[in-house]
Amino acid sequence: MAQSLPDNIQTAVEEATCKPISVRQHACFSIQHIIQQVETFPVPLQTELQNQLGALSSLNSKLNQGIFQIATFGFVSRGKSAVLNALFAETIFPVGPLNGETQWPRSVRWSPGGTSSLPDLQIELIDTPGLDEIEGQGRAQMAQEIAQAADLILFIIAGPPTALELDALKALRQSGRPLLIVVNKADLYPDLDAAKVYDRITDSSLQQVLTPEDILLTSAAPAPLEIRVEFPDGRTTTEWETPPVNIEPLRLALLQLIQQEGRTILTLNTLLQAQRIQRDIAEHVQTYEAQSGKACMGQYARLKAALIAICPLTFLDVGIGLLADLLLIGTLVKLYRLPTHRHQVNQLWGQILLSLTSLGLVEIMTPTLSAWTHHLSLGFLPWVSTGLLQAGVSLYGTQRVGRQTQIYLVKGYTWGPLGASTLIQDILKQLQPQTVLYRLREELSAQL
Ligand SMILES: Nc1nc2c(ncn2[C@@H]2O[C@H](COP(=O)(O)OP(=O)(O)OP(=O)(O)O)[C@@H](O)[C@H]2O)c(=O)[nH]1
Ligand SMILES: [Mg+2]
Repeated sequence: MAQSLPDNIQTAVEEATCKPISVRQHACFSIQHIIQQVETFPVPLQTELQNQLGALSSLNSKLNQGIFQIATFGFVSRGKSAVLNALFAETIFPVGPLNGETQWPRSVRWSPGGTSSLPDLQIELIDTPGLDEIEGQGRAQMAQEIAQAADLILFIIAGPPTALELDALKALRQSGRPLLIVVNKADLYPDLDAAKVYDRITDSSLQQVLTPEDILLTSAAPAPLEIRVEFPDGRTTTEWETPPVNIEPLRLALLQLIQQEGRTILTLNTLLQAQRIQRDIAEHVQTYEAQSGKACMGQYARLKAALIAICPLTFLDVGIGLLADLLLIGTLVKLYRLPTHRHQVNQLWGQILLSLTSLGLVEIMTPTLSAWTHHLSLGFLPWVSTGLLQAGVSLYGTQRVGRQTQIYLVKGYTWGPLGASTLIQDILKQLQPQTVLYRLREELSAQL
């Protein structure tokens, strides 16, 4: 994996462990680093961030223990619970003909093919309530949230997808979560196959991230069939026969996907969640320090304006301007306690340059302005007016630099050397073609 850790930390860790550190360990360091940073914040701010700290700790232990979560997702009565039961080969989740059989999400550990198949991962299957659970809007919302946090989604339909299901799939695609479409109740649609279901997915953005191999037909709890039995003596009778459960293609597809990409999917998903929390933390910091930040910018702006207004030398004015802007940036960095980084630093330098250029222009124009106002015989006014103009331009420039510094610190918080965005970008750069994640890279990059 790319050198995402600063070289000194990476070398120290590698020497300590005698082996190169993995992407997953990088991600763990990243999460621990965010927690440690929050612990340096003032106590009232830390108290405000308790939920975020709890969520980060859970992510850290999920990643450490290698817990890979697979959630079912879909409308009521498609057989979500039945598919999970079939994977377990026993009845673990309640199944029933009435809509809304599953009311609460529930997760259970699953071993897809012997314990040796995935030594460093523990698989959790999560059953969720239906998305269109009429009496439980809250439950449907809950299903959405679980699916968003899961590492892999099984989107379960029964037979060909409906228009509503295709809409839900489209919305899900934007989350960048890997997903498999499970066409359950295949026993009721003997002529259906993966290619036919794929042809129904006409949306081009969906076709980009899905292939017919991502569509798996299952019969998790096939309905009994009435069979006509004929005896040699001519008598006929009818019997009910239950066709065999068909779940093997799904089990094998899951095993293969997790073996090939499970660790990367888990790491990437954890980092995406850490990134969201990190952004949330940055917003809290901004709100918490809003007053002090404003006061600090005002003080520097006024000081700079006063010095420039009374200083007669052009080059000294520009020097004062640069010094004041840099001091302001340093003070805001200390105030926000957020790390500095290279991401979008050019925008900040651009703003400083703009502030100095406008000041320089006013300085160059000053003799012309003075002469012009002198012609008008305005006494002291030329000196006062050019001084005021210089002060006004410098005041505005400093406010802009201060604002840009706030944006740079808050928006770029996830881009520090151990920031979640930095690590996500590293992983995305190294994705191999032919992988599920490679097909999702556009959606994933959009979240950076
Ligand atoms: N014919 C047929 N019926 C199935 C199959 N799988 C599930 N069913 C039936 O479909 C109904 C709903 O199954 P569930 O597993 O409870 O569906 P669910 O999606 O979990 O439903 P909710 O929890 O209500 O959202 C039950 O009556 C199952 O027996 C299948 O493969 N073939
Ligand atoms: Mg259910």
